[in-house]
Amino acid sequence: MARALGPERRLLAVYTGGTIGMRSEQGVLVPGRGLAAVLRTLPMFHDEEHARACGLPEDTLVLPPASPDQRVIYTVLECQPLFDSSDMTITEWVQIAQTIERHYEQYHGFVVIHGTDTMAFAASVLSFVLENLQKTVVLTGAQVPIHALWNDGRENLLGALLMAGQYVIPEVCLFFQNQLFRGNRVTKVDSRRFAAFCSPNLPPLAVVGTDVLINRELVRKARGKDRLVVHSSMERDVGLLRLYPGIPAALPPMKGVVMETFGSGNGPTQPELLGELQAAARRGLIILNCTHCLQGAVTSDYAAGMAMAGAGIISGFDMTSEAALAKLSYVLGQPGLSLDGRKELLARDLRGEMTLPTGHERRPSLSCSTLGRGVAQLLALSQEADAVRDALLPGLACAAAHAGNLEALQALVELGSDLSLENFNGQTPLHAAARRGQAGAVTMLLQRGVPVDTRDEDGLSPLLLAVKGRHWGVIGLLRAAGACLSPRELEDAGTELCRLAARADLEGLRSWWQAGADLGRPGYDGRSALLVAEAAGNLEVVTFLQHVQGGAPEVLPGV
Ligand code: ASN
Repeated sequence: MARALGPERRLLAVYTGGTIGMRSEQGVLVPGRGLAAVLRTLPMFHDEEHARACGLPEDTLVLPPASPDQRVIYTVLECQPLFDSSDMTITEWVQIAQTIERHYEQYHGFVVIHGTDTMAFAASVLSFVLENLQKTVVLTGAQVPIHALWNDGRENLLGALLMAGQYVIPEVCLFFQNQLFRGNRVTKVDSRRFAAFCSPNLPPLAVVGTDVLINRELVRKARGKDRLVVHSSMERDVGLLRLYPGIPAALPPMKGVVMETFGSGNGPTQPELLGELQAAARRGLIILNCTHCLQGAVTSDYAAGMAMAGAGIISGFDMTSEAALAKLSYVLGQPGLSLDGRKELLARDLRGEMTLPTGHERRPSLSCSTLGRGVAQLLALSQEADAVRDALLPGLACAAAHAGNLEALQALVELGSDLSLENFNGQTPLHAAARRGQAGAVTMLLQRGVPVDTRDEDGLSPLLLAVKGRHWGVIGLLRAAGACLSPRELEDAGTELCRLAARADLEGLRSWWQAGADLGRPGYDGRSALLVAEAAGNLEVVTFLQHVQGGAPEVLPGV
């Protein structure tokens, strides 16, 4: 966390709706357009003289100077349509994340103006969807519209703009009533009072009074220079079930459920219910245990709580239900993970959403493979020795990618590994995965935005390694991500193609063709693969080469 420097801090304020901009129509509040126009008329939100002097466009406002040498300039992006947040879903929240991603380089920070009813869900979802945040994202809204004389909107919005403009807090936060909270720790507790939110199990990240008090040790640190990753593949088939005395033994047919249990994670020990829970867990339903108490955590103090754990339910410790639902949706939406891998991820603190009990702060157990255990042990050993850890991470990441071990790769990411770093011979995890044809690992790495065309010490790209290994699926993935064989890699391709043609190695030829190579390239003696195949009488190869040289499509049908 740092005080932001520089004479100009540019923010994007995404206005999604909510009471803050609402108008009364036939006696009820409905979302109102034109928030920027309202703000333009309020001197606390806009310094017209300065804006004119700078030639700012219509949708861009500038705050009066909060400090003599810095201005916060913000552009209001009004969504279409605007929502009462009761109507918002994961779809809209992923769209907000994508908007942030699109404008990520242009702005120093982001404010999301949102209705309060589902703001805690929104903040939780955004915290999981946006990975590797290096910039501040602050959600805010109001209990009373901003144009009403007595309202909380002005103070909240101004506070959110100042926090996002003046500080670098690389998290999704929520600002309300002079407090900046971690977004995935809040819950709405009052529908009328201005103090609508509380963060029951984590103190605020900052409190605004005469001074701005920042709780520095709580603010999460940005991880290296990793690129922002937006996880849009959130699972929608998740739900929330609140236990009540006498609940029948039936569970909703979903992929994941957050169960709000009694007290410190307890539930009825009635055999039918426990049996149903066990059967559901065996079917692959993931259940996350959160207490329905406002404060406190799921513990193993009671037999009634242990029965829940015994039935295969995962402890959500002190997570809010909002955060638990978002986390479940995120974890279930991650492609290619095993059930154990998902459970591992759920048990880990991923975005500061839960406090693990002391002694439980764990490196991942990764117990499912020898490599996984090795990763966990080495990382635990080197916890105090950052230099050792940094030296080990690229090699471990390559080993995990080579083995197609997505859980280990995910664990390395959570532990701060940059998956685009090279190992001792210049190979990246993408090289390792491509070489072994690990399509799952390649997909994951590409989704994380690793560069696709890096060359190792010998000048080889992941694409060439996949060609040599004849991994058509991986070749397709790499090509779709923009990979190309370099002129250097193609230099000796002609001779290699002739060799393959002489041996009637159709699979090898197809690999080169799928990677975009021109199969008509001559070999060292000037002959093409087609001539070699004809001379050798390899008819199948001749037919194939004649077909593809008639105009080589990018993707081979059926591959
Ligand atoms: N119903 C409103 C909303 O969530 C409540 C508010 O913003 N205070 O959009």
